[in-house]
Amino acid sequence: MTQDELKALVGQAALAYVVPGSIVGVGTGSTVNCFIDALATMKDQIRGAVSSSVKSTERLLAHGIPVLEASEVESLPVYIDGADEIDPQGNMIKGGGAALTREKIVADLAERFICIADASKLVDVLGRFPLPVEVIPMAAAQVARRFAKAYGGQATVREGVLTDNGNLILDVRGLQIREPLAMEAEATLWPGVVTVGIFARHKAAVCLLGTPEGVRTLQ
Ligand code: ABF
Repeated sequence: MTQDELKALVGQAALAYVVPGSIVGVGTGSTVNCFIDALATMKDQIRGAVSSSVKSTERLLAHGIPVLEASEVESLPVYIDGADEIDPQGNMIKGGGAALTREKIVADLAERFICIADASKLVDVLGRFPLPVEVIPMAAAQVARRFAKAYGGQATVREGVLTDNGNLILDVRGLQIREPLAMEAEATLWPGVVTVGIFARHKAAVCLLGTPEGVRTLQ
């Protein structure tokens, strides 16, 4: 099966976690796009969605799925989102799509975070994928220096990208993230950091991994 077929497989499988009559938290990325397209087949059974990016909002609206603001809900039964890397404990690197801040906000509203990914995203140790960090532009150089000093990481500004919130993305290379919760907690405190693309404090409750043998569920 191709990677796109694996993404479609898990996008469809995630429908099983959608609670009828509820508002669904929706992430960002190509795997989530497969989920959105699958969700459209049951749009009459949900009240709408809370989206983590302009791109996902546009796709949801194109399918006729109502999109609510995060501020309009107190909680969500589930949040469905992809990841760039997932370790065996369910910690993730996210933010390849530059939507990590709103993803973390919507994930925080959800009772259960369901991660959907093709099996290539599963790694033993996080860090081969450059860690995305959303930063206030004026702090970019200083945050890059802090990653070099604290973790030996090499941070570069992602060229030509402004997030939906008007900030920059640093991509930090050369990390081996063996303590994801500690790094997320520490780097999040650095002045000018908006969001670190480590999801360890709120990791996925369930990971649906697309494999040629079918969907593998990690819990
Ligand atoms: C999103 O899913 C981002 O956090 C992450 O970068 C992306 C993965 O994209 P894809 O599904 O296209 O591989 O949540």
